Amino acid sequence: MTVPPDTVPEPALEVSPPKTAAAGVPAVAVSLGMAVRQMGVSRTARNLLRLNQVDGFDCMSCAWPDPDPKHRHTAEFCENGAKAVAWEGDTRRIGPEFFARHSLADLETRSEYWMGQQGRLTQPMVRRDGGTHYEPISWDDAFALVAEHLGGLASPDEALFYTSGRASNESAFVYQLFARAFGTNNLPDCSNMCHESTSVGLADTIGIGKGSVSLDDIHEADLIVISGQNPGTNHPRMLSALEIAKSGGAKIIAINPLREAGLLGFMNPQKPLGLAGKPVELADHFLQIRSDGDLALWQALGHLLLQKEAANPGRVVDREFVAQHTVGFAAYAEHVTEIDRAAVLAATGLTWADIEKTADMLASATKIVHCWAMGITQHRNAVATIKEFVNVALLQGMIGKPGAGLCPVRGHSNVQGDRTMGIWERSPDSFLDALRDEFGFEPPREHGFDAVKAVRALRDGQAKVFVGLGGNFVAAMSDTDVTESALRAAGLTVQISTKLNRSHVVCGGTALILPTLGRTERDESGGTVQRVTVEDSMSAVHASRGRTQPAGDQLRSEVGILCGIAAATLGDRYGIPWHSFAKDYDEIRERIGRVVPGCEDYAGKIRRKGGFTLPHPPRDSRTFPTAQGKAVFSVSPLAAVQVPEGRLVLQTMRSHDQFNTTIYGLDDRYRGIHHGRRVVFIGAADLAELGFADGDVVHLVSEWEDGVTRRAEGFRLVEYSTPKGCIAAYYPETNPLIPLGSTALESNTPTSKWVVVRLERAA
Ligand SMILES: Nc1nc2c(c(=O)[nH]1)N[C@H]1C(S)=C(S)[C@@H](COP(=O)(O)OP(=O)(O)OC[C@H]3O[C@@H](n4cnc5c(=O)[nH]c(N)nc54)[C@H](O)[C@@H]3O)O[C@H]1N2
Ligand SMILES: Nc1nc2c(c(=O)[nH]1)N[C@H]1C(S)=C(S)[C@@H](COP(=O)(O)OP(=O)(O)OC[C@H]3O[C@@H](n4cnc5c(=O)[nH]c(N)nc54)[C@H](O)[C@@H]3O)O[C@H]1N2
Ligand SMILES: [Mo]
Repeated sequence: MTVPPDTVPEPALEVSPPKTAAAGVPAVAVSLGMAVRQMGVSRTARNLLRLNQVDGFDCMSCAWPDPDPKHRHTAEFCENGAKAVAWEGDTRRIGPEFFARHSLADLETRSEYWMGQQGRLTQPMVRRDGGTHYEPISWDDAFALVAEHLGGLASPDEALFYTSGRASNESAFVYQLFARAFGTNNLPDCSNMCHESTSVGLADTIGIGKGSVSLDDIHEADLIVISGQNPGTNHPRMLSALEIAKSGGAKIIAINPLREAGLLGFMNPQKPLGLAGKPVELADHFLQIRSDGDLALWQALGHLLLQKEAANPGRVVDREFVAQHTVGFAAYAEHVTEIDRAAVLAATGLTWADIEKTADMLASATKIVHCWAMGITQHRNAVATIKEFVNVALLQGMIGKPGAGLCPVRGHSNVQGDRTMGIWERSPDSFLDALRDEFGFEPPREHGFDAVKAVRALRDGQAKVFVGLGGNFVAAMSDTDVTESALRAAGLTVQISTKLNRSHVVCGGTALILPTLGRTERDESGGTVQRVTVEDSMSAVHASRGRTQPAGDQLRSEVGILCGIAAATLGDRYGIPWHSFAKDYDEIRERIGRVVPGCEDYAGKIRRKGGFTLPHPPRDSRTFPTAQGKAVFSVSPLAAVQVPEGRLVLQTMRSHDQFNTTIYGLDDRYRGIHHGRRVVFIGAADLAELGFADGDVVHLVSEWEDGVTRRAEGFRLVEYSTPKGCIAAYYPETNPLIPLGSTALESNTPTSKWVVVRLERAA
C-alpha cells in the first residue's frame, strides 16, 4: 500500500539550531533566488522595484504600512513580499489540458505545495454536477450558471459570499453590494479566523475596531510591547520600524512562548551595514509565556501598576485621562486590587520577578505602543485579553498621543479595507442605511453567517451555494473533515482565484474556477488602465496599480468577474450600473465616497501621492464612539483554560516559507527546519515526561467535548525551547485537529492557538 503524502514527515527533513536574528543576507538571497526561478530575470527586477512604490502596486503579502513617500527605500519590500510577487508572477500556466490530465480524484491526493507549483490559472473551468474532471466554460456561461443556482435558492440566505483579505476595496465594495442587493448578509471573511477578536474587543472599549497608531508613533515610542506575533516571518518590514524606534532609545518587550528570531535581533537587509554588521538587538525583555497566559499576565500588570500608583500618587496612572475620557475605572481597580498570584504564575509559567520587571518598564515609559497578532486573537479568552491591553493603555493614558497606542498587526494586505467597505456579516445599521440611501433598496438587517456558522450552514443543508472571493476556505478553516464534507454538500461552489488550491478540489456538486488578475498585473478593464485601492493596518488608504502583462488573455479582474455575476443574477434590479462599474472603477469610488464614512471625495483623495488616512476618533481627538461616549475599562474573570493530565496544548502557526495556506517552500529557516513541514516543536521536559525523544514520529490526537477524536498523522518531534505543556506545529496541516465548536468567546474565532492534544507513537 502506498502511504498518502500527507501522513509522513518528509524524508529529506533536517533540523538545525534556531536563529537568533531575522532578515539579513540569506533573506535577500533566498527571495531573489525564488523570484528569478519563478518569474525570469527582467520581469523579476521590474516587479520588485515597483513593490510598494508610490506609483506601483501594493505588496499583497502583509498589511504593514509603507513609510511616507519621502522615506521609502528603492527596494521597499521584504523577503516574503518578494516570495508573494514571485508566486503570483509564476511563468507556468494551467489551462484545460492540465485539467483534462488531472482528474479531481488525482488532484485530491496532491499537497498545497504541489498545487501552488503548477502555475497560474488561465481559463474559467467548470466541474459539471458529479463530473470527474474540470472542463472549460465561457465567461458568459459561467455567469449564467451562477445566476441559475442563486435564482433557484429558496432564500437568499442559502448563499454564502466569502472574502479573503487580498481583495481590493473596489472589489470588496461591489461584492458586498451584490450580496445585499441579492438579499443576504452572509459575508463571512478571513477576519473571522484572524483579527475578529480584536475588532470585537476594541469596538466594545474604544468604540472602533481598529488600531490607534501610525507608523510615526512606532518610530517615536519609548516602549513597544509585542505580544503573540512573529514579525520576522509575518511582518518583516515591521523590523525596520522597530530598528528606528530602538535607535531613538525605545525598549522592546516581547511576549511569546517561542523565542522567535525576529523578536530577538534584526539584520537590516536594506542597509549596507545590515548585511555584514552585527544584528540590532530587539527585545530588551523576553517573557516566554505559556499559551493563553496573557490574560493573567495583563491583570497582574494592572495590579502592579496600581500598586505603584498608590506608592507614588499621580506618577503611574494618567489621572486626567482616566477622569476625562473613561468610564469603569473604579470597578476595574477593585477587580485587580487582589490578584491570585499562584494562579497568575501557573497560567503564565513566568516568575514574579519577570512580571515585576515588566511592570517597572511600563511604569517608567511615557510613550507605549501595544502590538499583537494571532498569538492573542486565536484563543478562547482572546477578547478578554485584548480588553486587558486596553485597560492598561487607558490606565496610562496611552491612546491618542504621539508615540503611543494600540497596534493590532493585521494579516492580509487589505483585510482591514475589506471590512471598511462592508465585508462584514454584522455591518452596523448606519452602514446599511447609507447603502439604502445611495442605491435605493432596503438591505437585509438580520446578521449573516460568519466563517464557523457558514460551515455549519452548509453541513446542515441551510446553505447551498458558496462563493469565494480569493482565499482557500477549505484549508484555512478549522475541523478540516467537517469543513470538507460541508463544502462537498454544496450545490455550487465558485472560487475566484489566481492559483490552484484545495478549495478548488474539495468542491460542491457543480464547481467553478474563475481565474483572476493578481495585484501585479495590468488591469485594462473598459479599455483604460485601472487602479484599485487598499487600506493598511494603520488605516492609511492608497492606490495600487499593476503593470505586468496578465498571465493570460482570458483573465478578468475581480471587479469584472463580480460585476459579471451580479449583472447575470440581478439584471437591472434596483438599477445598479454593474457594467459601468466594471468599465471605470472611479464610478465605484464615487459610490464608496457616498456610503463609507471617512471616504468623502474618495476618487480625488486616492490620487494624492501616498493616499490618505481614514479618521479614527480615539487617535485623532481622544473621542470614543462607544455607547457610553467614553473609553471603557472592563472587568474579566481571570480564566485559565485547563489542560487535562497527560495532554499538551498545541498552537498552530506559520512557517517562514508560507503565506497562510500557500506553501512557497519547505523551510522554516529561523526555527532551523529544512525540507519539511511535518514537525512538532516540543520542550525537553515534556519529551522526557511522556517518554519520547527528539526525532520520534508521532500522531497528534485531539479530543473534544463532542466526543469526536480528531487526528493528524505522521509528525517528527523536534526538541525546542517552548514552555512546559505547550507545543507548536504548522497550519494548515493541523487544522483537522481543531474542533469547529472550539472558538473564542464573543468573536467566534477558531482557537487555532489552543488545541488540547495527546501524542501517539507512530507504529
Ligand atoms: N510571510 C507571511 N506573512 C504573513 C502571513 C503568512 O502566512 N506568511 N500571514 C498573514 C496573516 S493573514 C496574518 S493574520 C499574520 C499572522 O502573523 P502572526 O500572528 O505573527 O502569525 P503566527 O504564525 O500565527 O504566529 C503567532 C505567534 O504568536 C505566538 N503565540 C502563540 N500562542 C501564544 C500565546 O498564547 N501568547 C502569546 N503571547 N504568544 C503566542 C506564536 O509563538 C507565534 O510567534 O501574518 C500575515 N503575514
Ligand atoms: N490552524 C490555523 N488556521 C488558520 C490560521 C492559523 O493561524 N492556524 N490563521 C487564520 C488566518 S489569520 C487567516 S487570515 C486565514 C486565511 O484564509 P484565506 O484568506 O482563505 O487563505 P489564503 O491561504 O490566504 O488564500 C490563498 C489563496 O488565495 C488566492 N489568491 C491569491 N492572490 C489572489 C488575488 O489577488 N485574488 C484572488 N481572488 N485570489 C487570490 C489563491 O488562489 C490562493 O490559493 O486562515 C486562518 N486559518
Ligand atoms: Mo490573518
